[in-house]
Amino acid sequence: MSSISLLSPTFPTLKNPESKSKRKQFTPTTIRMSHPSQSPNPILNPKQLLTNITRLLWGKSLPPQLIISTVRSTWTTVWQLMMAQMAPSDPSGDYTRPTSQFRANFGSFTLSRQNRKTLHLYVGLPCPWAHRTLIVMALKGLESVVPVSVASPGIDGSWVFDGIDNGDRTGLDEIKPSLDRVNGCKTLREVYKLRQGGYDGRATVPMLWDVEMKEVVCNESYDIIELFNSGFGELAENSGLDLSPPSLKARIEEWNSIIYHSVNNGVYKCGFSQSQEAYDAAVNGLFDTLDMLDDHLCSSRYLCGDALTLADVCLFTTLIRFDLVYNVLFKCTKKKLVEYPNLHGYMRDIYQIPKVAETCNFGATMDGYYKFLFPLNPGNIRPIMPAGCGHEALSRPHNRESLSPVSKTSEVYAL
Ligand SMILES: N[C@@H](CCC(=O)N[C@@H](CS)C(=O)NCC(=O)O)C(=O)O
Repeated sequence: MSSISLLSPTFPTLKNPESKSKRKQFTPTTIRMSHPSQSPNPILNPKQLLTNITRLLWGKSLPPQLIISTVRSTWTTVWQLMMAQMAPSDPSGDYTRPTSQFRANFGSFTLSRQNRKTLHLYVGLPCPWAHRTLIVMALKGLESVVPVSVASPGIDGSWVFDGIDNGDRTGLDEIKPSLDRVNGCKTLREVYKLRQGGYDGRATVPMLWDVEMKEVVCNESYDIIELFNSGFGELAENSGLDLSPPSLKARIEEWNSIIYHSVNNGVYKCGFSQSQEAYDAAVNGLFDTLDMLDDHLCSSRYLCGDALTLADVCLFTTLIRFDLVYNVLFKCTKKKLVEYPNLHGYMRDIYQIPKVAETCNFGATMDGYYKFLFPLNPGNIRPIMPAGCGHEALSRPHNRESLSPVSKTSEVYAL
């Protein structure tokens, strides 16, 4: 079968008694346009080469049953090998997230004036854990105190610096990938290795770096957001905002432990589970929790009442990726987030807090998941953006102001 006849039934093939003038239109350019990945030269074109070799050895194309069974067993073996390394699971097939290597207990910690000025934050835009740090940084007004470098996912799943450096962000632009603005490294792994004693572990984002000491301060998102919330005193432009006030700490922790296991990490458990039982448990836990949250948020503006807290930030970064990525790629398919009226309104409420929208880059997030970070999608096709996910939909009125006695959003969170 020639590659031309694969194009479309409406294309005339050599067997098709179309006029000669029409046949003339099939120049190599026409073929290339329809098959961008295929070179017309069968020697240079790997797909064509493979087809030719199988024809030579077999006399015709391989029978579909043989192709399917070979690909299935090869793919399953490679998948299991990859998952064992990338997404370790317990004996029941349940995904177990590796712990962060650089922890810091910043709960009641205040940085010295000197230390506060030598910090640099490394993030990646698809990552929900890194997104937490960008939101708290924006709400507290720490952009000029802690500069940020934004890594992109590389083809091998590691973080690389291949963006354009536009200097500091201003205005309403969404955040974009940058270069490494402090160490000039090409990859995040190189940055980690600059620390005394080097580094062999996972080079994850978010990562807070001490520029002067050339040391990783912390690579655990919750520690970093606690530090951003309370460690900078008057250096934060919005120093009056407390996203973890002592009176709410216990409730915040309660919500965090529910949300972390069932939602933040729950979506990964669905996507990475390696047995039907593990997937069933994860997906049921996830949707039971989303149902419960939707009920709770019917009468409560935020998780802990009238004030936005760190728990809301943690929930938001998973919700904003839900229909965009997890629903499809991680098989979180029972419902779409847009079907939860309160959860979707709550997500829009937070999205519309000044400066939060600029921390969301939907294109980079979709590319990251569908094309780079996790090879769950070998075709690398990025699906069309689902309804309810883009800037326009998220800017729709949420009508949640009436749930809190004083409308806090614009006065407290705006700088
Ligand atoms: N527990 C960590 C998780 C961070 C994490 O898993 N980051 C992922 C991106 S979403 C990463 O950088 N992975 C790279 C790798 O594992 O090599 C946190 O909350 O900061």
